[in-house]
Amino acid sequence: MDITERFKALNEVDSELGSLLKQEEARQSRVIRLIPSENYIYEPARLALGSCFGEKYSEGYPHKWVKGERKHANGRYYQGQEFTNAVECLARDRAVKFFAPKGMEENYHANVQPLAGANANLAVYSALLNPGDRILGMSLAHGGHLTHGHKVSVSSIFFEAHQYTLGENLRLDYDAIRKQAIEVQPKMIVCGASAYPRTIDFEAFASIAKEVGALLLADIAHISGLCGAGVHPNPFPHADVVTTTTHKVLRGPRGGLIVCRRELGADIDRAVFPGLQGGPHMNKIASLATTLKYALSDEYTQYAKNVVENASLLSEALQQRGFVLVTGGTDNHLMLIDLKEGSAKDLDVDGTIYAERLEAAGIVLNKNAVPGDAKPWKPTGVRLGTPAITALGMGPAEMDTLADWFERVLKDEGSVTVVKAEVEELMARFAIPSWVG
Ligand code: DSN
Repeated sequence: MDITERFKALNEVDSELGSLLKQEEARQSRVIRLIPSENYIYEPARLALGSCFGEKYSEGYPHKWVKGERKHANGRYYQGQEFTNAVECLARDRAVKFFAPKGMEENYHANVQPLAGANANLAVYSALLNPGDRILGMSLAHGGHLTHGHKVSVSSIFFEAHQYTLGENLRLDYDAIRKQAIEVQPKMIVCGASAYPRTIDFEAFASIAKEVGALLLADIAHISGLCGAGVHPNPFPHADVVTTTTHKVLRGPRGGLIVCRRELGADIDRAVFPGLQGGPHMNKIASLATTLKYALSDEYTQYAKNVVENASLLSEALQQRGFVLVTGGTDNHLMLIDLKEGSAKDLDVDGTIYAERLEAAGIVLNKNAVPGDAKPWKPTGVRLGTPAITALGMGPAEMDTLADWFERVLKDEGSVTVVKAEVEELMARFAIPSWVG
């Protein structure tokens, strides 16, 4: 039975869910996806997600740790693991190959079981820190992530979290971070971001971490695909541990991944299971394995280059139309429009209003705080990125059209209906794969 036939069978037994699936697929096919953390999953990875591996319980690992060394002995608690073991090893080996510096793969270990990026970070903290230890991470308001020590996250409830902010030019200020690290003496420094459009200097972070005797965690959830493909500097060999989600630029299933120096592997594994999680989602791990095979291909490297090229073109086209971007542009896949400045300055359109108006026109992104926002719940910026539109095959011409739509929707609310029709026309040329027929 092909996928469309399977959907019909589902729809026959549950037309309520069937209808929601159809409507969501139709919505996705009509709108332009610019949320920089979303993507179209690599098709074979989507197939693996719906496979029989989803029904297998596999607590444990395909190996045992004996005196810090991984031994090929059964480390599972349930029987029937011949093929799940092979799948997990495949995913792990490919993850190390994608992220480790060439020729140094033996020095690294991967754990492919975290259910999400936040869980991966928590696993790293619980593996390598004691409750109450100090961490130093990037402030959420300046582009960091909740799990880097934000006050509502367990990362600041279980640990003593200190936060660094951007410098005056809204870029990472390594001298200021160094001074703060010397003052705070953290046990771990966390670098990486959810809303930072510029290159991260992992070597500079590692030198600060070394000076204060801290471990360095690089959470590269947003840019991991770019790092592995060589389009952004790689955190290894500088970081001790790298975490990422697997569904952003990487184009895999939703989930988390940890890669670390080999000697930290036993502690990381124990923290993930049994420390924080039960049975891994083997369908997600199978899906990740095939995503990583794709990520290691020349085709993916070209995709990653195109993502950055499109982001750069889009940022130029927006600035030509008077938009002000945080830091004046981008080095990676995302950008932040500051609506307090430039052509948006006197229009009384904040991040929420603009994101909603763009959505009405079929352009989907997210409102976002920009550095300096006094009220984080009323952000004055929007965040957008090119991973998904690049996966559909869009290029320079579409970046220009997009910037044009951004300008029209900003300046003239009445243009929304016309732009929506134009967006639908464009999306009809870049059809998303249909599963509902
Ligand atoms: N929600 C993710 C993002 O959009 O960046 C971060 O967790």
